[in-house]
Amino acid sequence: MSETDLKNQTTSPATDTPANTQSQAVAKVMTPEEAASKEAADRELHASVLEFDKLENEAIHVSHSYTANDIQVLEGLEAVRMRPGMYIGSTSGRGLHHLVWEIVDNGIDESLAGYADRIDVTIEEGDVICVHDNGRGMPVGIHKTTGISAVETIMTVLHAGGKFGGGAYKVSGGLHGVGASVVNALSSWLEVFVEQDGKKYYVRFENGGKTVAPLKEIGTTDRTGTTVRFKPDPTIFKETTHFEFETLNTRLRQLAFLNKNLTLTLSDNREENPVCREYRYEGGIIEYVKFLNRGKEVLSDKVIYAEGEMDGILVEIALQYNKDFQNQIYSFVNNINTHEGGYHEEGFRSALARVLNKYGKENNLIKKDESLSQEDVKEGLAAIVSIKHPDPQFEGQTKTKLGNSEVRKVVSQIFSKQLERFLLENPTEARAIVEKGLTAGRARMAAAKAREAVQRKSALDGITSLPGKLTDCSSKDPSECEIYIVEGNSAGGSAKMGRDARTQAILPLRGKILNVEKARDARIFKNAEINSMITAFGCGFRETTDVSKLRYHKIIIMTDADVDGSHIATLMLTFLYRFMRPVIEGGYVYVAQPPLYKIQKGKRVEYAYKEQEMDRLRAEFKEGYKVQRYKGLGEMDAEQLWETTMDPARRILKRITIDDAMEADGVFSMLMGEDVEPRKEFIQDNAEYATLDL
Ligand code: 28G
Repeated sequence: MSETDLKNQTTSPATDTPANTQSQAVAKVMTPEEAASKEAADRELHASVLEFDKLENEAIHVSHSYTANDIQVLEGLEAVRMRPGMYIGSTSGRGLHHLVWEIVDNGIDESLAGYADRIDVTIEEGDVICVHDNGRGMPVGIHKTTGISAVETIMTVLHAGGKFGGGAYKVSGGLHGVGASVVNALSSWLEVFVEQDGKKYYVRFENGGKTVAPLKEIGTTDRTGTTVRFKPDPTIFKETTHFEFETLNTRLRQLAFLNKNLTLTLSDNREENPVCREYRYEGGIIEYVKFLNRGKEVLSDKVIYAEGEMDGILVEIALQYNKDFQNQIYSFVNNINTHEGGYHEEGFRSALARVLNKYGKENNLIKKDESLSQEDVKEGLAAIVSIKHPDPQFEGQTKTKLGNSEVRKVVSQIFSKQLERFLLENPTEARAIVEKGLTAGRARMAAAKAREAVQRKSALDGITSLPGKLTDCSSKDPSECEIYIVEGNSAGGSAKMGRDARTQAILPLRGKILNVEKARDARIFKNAEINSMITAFGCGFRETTDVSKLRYHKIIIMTDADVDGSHIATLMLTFLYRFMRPVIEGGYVYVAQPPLYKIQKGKRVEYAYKEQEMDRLRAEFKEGYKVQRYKGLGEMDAEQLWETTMDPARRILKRITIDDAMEADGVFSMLMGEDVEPRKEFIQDNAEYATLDL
């Protein structure tokens, strides 16, 4: 693992520049080389501008008047400010982080083009983001008719980034690809530094993309690259402008796994002691698979790896079996996680079963009348399928399903050939894999019976056999009903007394729920807690999940605000992720956020949900106040629990996304795995934060 902690190390964005430099265009004598490169840059820019004209929704028309053009550019960015959600999904925390990904994706494109091998992300004080890449630097040529530099065009023209064309595998043109100009439009200010041909250039925008300092030369340099610094506009991101270290960290690590030999760093300079992580994986997705299996017992240390290119499509696959029963198969197209699968996954799954069957039969491991199903060969499988496609079509509800049908054959051919070869060269591993598949098949037959019983019960009996521990609500309209899944019996009692009986149901669970990762189906379906949840929710599970039958449109996980509590929440999410994924995808799952402190002075009572809030309240109350730290939900009486955590008007709920659940699933495997070391490390790392940031 090349994850290192570089404490106190800072990256070096070019911050040595006065922010309000004068508005002045670049005017200088050029060498013949410079002239030639400028001409090339101009040609390129001109071609791009012509391309803009062809686009629908055009924000810019190449006009002969600078001001007219300028106004239209601003109108384009104004449209983004009017409807931010249309461009970045939402203005919640998620949308906020999206800004970072827009910029980072451009750096990734420069690396995929073969010109950059590192990207540094820094969270600066005041939640300012700084992203640097060591690529060629955005072009700085000034366009003849518009009089605007290419950098400014990229930063101010809608869609300029994504639709430039040229580069083959673009992340930025993919799922979210709305371009850097959208980030500019949604920022209080944004600066770009370009280092190119020995010179350093600078441009600054304010107030949603208005140029305050047109591109100018500000010095010399011996490196090349692009640096973008920006501050998200708090009038747009009303909910939060706080960047979550873990959110950025997880995705940057994932990007490092997916792009071998690309160095990605994340520095957090907001606190007194800066934190810095650096990721670079020589083995790429091979190391990703090892990471997924860390803490687990593996069938063999060898990771099976296949790679190839066909019809302009790059394919990379890595897999390794562990001795657990669940699978972890993740697929990516141009670095975008295709949650809903698609033809690349299909190609992989069918080839895996076909090749293992063929090998098994040829070597008399599988009898004539037997065969391994796709399900059988998935048990305990950790796999990454990563492809790079020049023109991906994203389909499905969340636009994360690959719709290019030609990809199935490409993946299947490349993978089959190399898997066959691996099996021939590694007979011990080959036998172990085939035998694991056979065992899985037999276990599945046995499980089918236990499972049918559960299914029959939940389908036939319906509401009449709701679990005994459930205190249901009186309303039968799912859209207004909520179910609180509560840890521990004492908290369950308070929740029952404190709730709004019309719309809020309470299901208390006994301690930790079954670890679905470690149990075969037969045991899972006999588990009382899991049965309770399945019957209470009413929506079925696995292939038969039907969200239209869900009895509550809010499933709220309520646990203590400590490590154990977040662990239980994590277990719950893992169960939902594995058994009722559409319920998470539909946005029906939430985690309640109980307060950490109660602070009281005379009659005034306040609750703090975060350490920062507590600091603020301490300062506000000055002296003569009483503080109570809540260690568990059980310490609150019914009224307090209602006021702080259950009252729809006052509570804080975190809606769980499929990314959160996936992340929980990963953390979970690590926490529950055989290997104690990573578990200890994790708990220590997180102890001071008291909660796993779900
Ligand atoms: C720091 C954070 C984000 C970037 C480049 C480099 C070039 C570029 C970017 O060109 C127009 C698109 C591809 C031709 C391209 C430099 C060619 C020659 C570039 C970034 C026209 C944009 N020299 N680095 N854009 N190109 N880094 N990092 O944004 O087809 S954006």
